[in-house]
Amino acid sequence: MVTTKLLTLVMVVRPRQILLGMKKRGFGVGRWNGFGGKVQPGETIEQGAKRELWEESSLTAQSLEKIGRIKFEFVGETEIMDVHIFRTDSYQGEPAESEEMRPQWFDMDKIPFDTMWPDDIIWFPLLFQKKLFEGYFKFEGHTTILDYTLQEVQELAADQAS
Ligand code: 6U4
Repeated sequence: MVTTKLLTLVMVVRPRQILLGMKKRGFGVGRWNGFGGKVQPGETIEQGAKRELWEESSLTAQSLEKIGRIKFEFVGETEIMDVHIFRTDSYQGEPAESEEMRPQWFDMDKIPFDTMWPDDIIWFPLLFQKKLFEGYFKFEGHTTILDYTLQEVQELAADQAS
């Protein structure tokens, strides 16, 4: 049976720079990525995103803009990762290292795509152009994309698991 796991991913931006964290453990270890994780029972997706941002980077965000949603399938696994992606440029605090992430600002033209999930280089242009998007990526292992779809959309569905 195929099950779906709800996850969040928050991209923190400031003029010409983006904040990424080096994942120190768990899924995606050794890669730079946005901040996020599993949505917990009883919280909305946006609440989960803010909580993970705080836990992993020490930043608080008043508001997050919903910018994308990507589903990831890994060949041989029955769980689909349903990742809800947010962007914010209004946050409080200074990024600080946590047990899970080591944050660092990167210039927009020096994003370390070689040390990131391979799908990122495909959808980051939409993030930078402030386009809304929906996608699906089928992975073999954690480095090979077998198939994908990615489209710009006019709006994203409301905060729900469907
Ligand atoms: P814990 O709670 O520590 O067991 P962990 O296994 O470390 O969780 P978690 O919760 O940090 O995983 O969630 C994985 C994070 O990686 C989420 O923010 C979603 C993100 N992610 C997963 N696949 C991705 C992909 N292909 N591209 C990408 N981000 C991805 O950019």
